[in-house]
Amino acid sequence: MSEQRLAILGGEPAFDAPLHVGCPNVLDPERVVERIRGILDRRWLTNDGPVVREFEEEVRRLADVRHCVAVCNATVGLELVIDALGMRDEVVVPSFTFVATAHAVARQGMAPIFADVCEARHLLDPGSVEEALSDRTTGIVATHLWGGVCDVDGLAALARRRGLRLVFDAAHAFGVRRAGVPVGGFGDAEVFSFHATKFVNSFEGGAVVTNDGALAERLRRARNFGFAGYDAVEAIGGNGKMTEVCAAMGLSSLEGLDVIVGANRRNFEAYREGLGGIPGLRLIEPAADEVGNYQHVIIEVNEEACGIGRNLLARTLWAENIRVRRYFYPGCHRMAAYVERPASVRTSLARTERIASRVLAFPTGLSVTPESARRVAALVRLAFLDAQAIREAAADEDDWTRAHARANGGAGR
Ligand code: T4K
Repeated sequence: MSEQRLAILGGEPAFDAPLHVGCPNVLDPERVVERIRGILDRRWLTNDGPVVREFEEEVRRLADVRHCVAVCNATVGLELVIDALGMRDEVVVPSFTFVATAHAVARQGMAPIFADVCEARHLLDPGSVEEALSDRTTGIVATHLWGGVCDVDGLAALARRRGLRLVFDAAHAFGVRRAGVPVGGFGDAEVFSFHATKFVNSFEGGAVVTNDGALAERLRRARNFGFAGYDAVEAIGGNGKMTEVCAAMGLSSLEGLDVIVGANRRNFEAYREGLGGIPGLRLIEPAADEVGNYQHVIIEVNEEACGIGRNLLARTLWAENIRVRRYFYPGCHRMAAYVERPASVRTSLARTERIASRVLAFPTGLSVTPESARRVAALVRLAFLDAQAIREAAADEDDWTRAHARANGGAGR
């Protein structure tokens, strides 16, 4: 056993205040307030206002696409585009993704059919998609998980061959490039999230980007009750609009994009250095031809090699006030909302299940310094050295969720 005492073994927590995954990046509050004052002075608060338009133009430019339609959040963006593209009946999605990808399909009255991901970077496997297809399949929604770019060519070829629509859930991938091409123009459309927890945030918000002008027009109407002008309702629509205040936050956040990516990158490198060479532990890295946004620090823990598994490592770190997350456990197909729909699974999801039992997301962003990232990495190393003592200390209670809930003041999340 090592000299420093981990909190789970009775020592003091390493951090006084919690270190969160997804703590919002707020770079220049004064600039946000200044923009909000302008909005209040203009008395134009929502409904396609000038700040939203400026935000759309900036996102469009950065994603290098022809059209950007800002929406109130990415989930609604996915719902709108799935409907606007005429997807029906069955849509193939990865099981290993944030559940919003599947919900966006299900809430449009379609069946999400789950496909497996590849081991290397947890991205949708076109071979598995092919196995999940039926003659009722009308589309694919693939996630650029952790900001890694999907096999866009493989999926596009499959979609073309089978006459399917193809949308990318790019909630994690704003600002990412593959072979010099920014995420944004792949498939029929891509959907970004600017939720508070994303590296660029608009409090709540999202955007659908596309090179298809007719689709963009349908989306603009669909996000505003189907209005094509005063009194002219030409389609059934909902309310998916982004507010001016959200766009103000989004624009201010975009102004700090390089600073935020730089901070994320330094943290990532500190984690990489600190976690390097630990047998059984793998850090997910951008591919050689990708420029990442580094907003996710994701590790896989192989229990056999590490001595303790992912859940016990998570408990150990929570005791240190490091609020790592088990994103996206247990895989959508195992969630209560979908487990009752066995027809949604028609191909092996073995890789999803293995990965979902091993993955842990670490804190990064402006609230984390490389020094704290190094400290977190050192605690991970220590946890593996103290594996036996931790296993013994935790033997009386192996339910991570309960320990998690206690540390979270009973919130149980
Ligand atoms: N597709 C993918 C692949 C996604 O990851 C997401 C969203 C979507 C689609 C849908 O995008 P949106 O419709 O949201 O635009 C959070 C976010 O709510 C969600 O947006 C995000 N993915 C997902 C990965 O994370 P939870 O349930 O984990 O949130 P919560 O409340 O536990 O917060 C996450 C962490 O952030 C906590 O450690 C606390 C911290 N936090 C959070 C907020 C909101 C703060 O420190 N301050 C804050 O203001 O879902």
